[in-house]
Amino acid sequence: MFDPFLKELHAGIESRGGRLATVPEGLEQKRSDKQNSEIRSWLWDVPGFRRWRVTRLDAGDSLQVLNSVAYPAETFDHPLLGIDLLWFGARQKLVAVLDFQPLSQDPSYFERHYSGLKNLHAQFPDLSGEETMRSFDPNQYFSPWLLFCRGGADQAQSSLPKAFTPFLAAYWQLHDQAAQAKSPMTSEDVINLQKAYDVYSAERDPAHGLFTSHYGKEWSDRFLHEFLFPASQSA
Ligand code: BLA
Repeated sequence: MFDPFLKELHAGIESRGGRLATVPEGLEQKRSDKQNSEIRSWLWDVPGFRRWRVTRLDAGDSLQVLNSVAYPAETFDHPLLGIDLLWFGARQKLVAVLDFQPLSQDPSYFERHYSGLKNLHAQFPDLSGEETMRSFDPNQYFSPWLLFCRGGADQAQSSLPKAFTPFLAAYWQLHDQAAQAKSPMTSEDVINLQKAYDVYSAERDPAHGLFTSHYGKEWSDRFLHEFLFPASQSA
């Protein structure tokens, strides 16, 4: 379902000089025979970024997932790229979340970094519903202009493909702009806020139960703390 997006994301990363890095052993790929599903992950070293991870889960008609987070280098205070796309084929249900995940909720931070996402939010009302968050706090590490949709085949097949390319383009543009300007946050602040994102996300991530049911508790705990949110390990 999301393979064209995965391809596009990886092509964009490669065109920016991204190189594959090593995923901790045993976490690169895992199959569940019981659930007939496979999860596969990639880690990228990308100039201007501290860490960029990508995960694809293929459980056929029951579930398809594309998930990715990009952590900018500590010299940049701009938002993380956050992508979480889920397609429950049997129920024809889409959960799509695309955001520039802010390190601060300060109006001046939004002023600096969100003109691109604001435009997309206005351009794709179909993906910009006022969905309620059940596990996350919308005022922590999410922006007011996130694209967040609980929808169906229409959104999955028409709106999302139209929005995905400009969404990535807007993020690269944001990154390029940030590279021209001096970051008002110190590197230490940026690192601490990115680490707090990991700790917070590891606590709230609604995917843990899903991973456990597919791949067992031991593997899922490792995947969560060593790959998805590595700074949550020391917490
Ligand atoms: C929701 N994300 C979910 C849900 C699942 C996942 C199972 C609940 C579905 C539902 O609400 O109906 C799945 N999350 C995953 C998977 C991974 C993961 C498979 O981390 C890892 C491979 N989630 C993110 C990122 C964002 C994000 C980067 O991982 C930001 C764009 C957002 N996911 C997000 C939000 C929800 C969600 C906002 C709704 C949660 C809520 O209601 O509070």
